Amino acid sequence: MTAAATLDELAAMLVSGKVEVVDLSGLLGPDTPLLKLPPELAVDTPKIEVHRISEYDQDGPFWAWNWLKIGEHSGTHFDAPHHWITGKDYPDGYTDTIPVKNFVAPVNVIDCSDASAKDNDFLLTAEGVKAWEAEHGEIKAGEWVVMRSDWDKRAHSEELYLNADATGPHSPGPTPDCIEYILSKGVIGWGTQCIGTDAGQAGGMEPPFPAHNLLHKANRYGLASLANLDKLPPKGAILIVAPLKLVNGTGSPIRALALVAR
Ligand code: 23J
Ligand code: MN
Repeated sequence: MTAAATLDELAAMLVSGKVEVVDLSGLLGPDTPLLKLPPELAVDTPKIEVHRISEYDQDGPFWAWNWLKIGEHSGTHFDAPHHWITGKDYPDGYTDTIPVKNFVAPVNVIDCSDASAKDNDFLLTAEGVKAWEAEHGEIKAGEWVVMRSDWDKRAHSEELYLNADATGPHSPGPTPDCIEYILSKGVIGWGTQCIGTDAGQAGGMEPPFPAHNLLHKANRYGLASLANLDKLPPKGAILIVAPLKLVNGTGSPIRALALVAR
C-alpha cells in the first residue's frame, strides 16, 4: 500500500470513528498538581495563574481573552533534553529545535496499575519490561514506552497525586536499568502518569532521577502526567505529543493525543 493510500484510509477512518482520537491530557488550571522539591534543593515552579484581559466589557467590548502564568513543566507535559544537565548541549534538544517527526510515533503501554495500587513506590525494572515484551511483542526503535499506573485518577487532588509523607513523595516509576534497557531498544522516550517521569523516591537512586538523567543524556524525551492510558491497547496506538515551539524551551504543556483502532 502506498503512503498516500494509507493516509486516505486513515482520513476515512478518522471521520467514521474506526480510528478514535483519545485525549491523554489532564486539566490545566490553577488546581493542576505541581511538583514540590525539597526546599533545600530547589525553587518550585509557580502555581498556574489565569488572568482575564477582557470578556466583552470595557477592556474589550467584543472579545474574551486571558493571559497565563505557567511553568514549562506543569500538568501533562513534555520534557526536552535541555531540561537536564546531562542533555544540556544538544542543539536539537529544545522545544523549538526538536525534529517534529518525534512528536508523532507508536506507543507501547505497560500496565503497572495493579502493582502501583498495591505499592505506591512500585518500580518497573528492565526485567519487567522484558516480561511485558514476551507477552505483547518487542519494543522497537522510534517508539514511545509509557507506564500505566492509573495515577491520573488522583489528579483532582494534589495531595493524592503527590502522595507525600515525612519520607517524601511516593509514586511509581522506572529503575535505572529499565531506562537503560528501553534506550538500548532505540526508543524515542518514556512517559508516566505521575508528576514527573521519575518515581517519587528517585532522588535517592543512582544516578538520582534516572529517567531524567539517562533519557536526556541520550537526547531522548519524557512525558509526565499522562491521562487515560487505561483507554489504550498495549500496542498499536499512535501518540501525538507536540510541545509549544517555545524559544530555548526545556519543556512544555501538551495536549497529548492517541490514535486508537476501534
Ligand atoms: C525539576 C527538578 C526535578 C524534577 C523535575 C523538574 C520534573 O520531574 C519535571 O517536571 O521534569 S524530577
Ligand atoms: Mn518535566
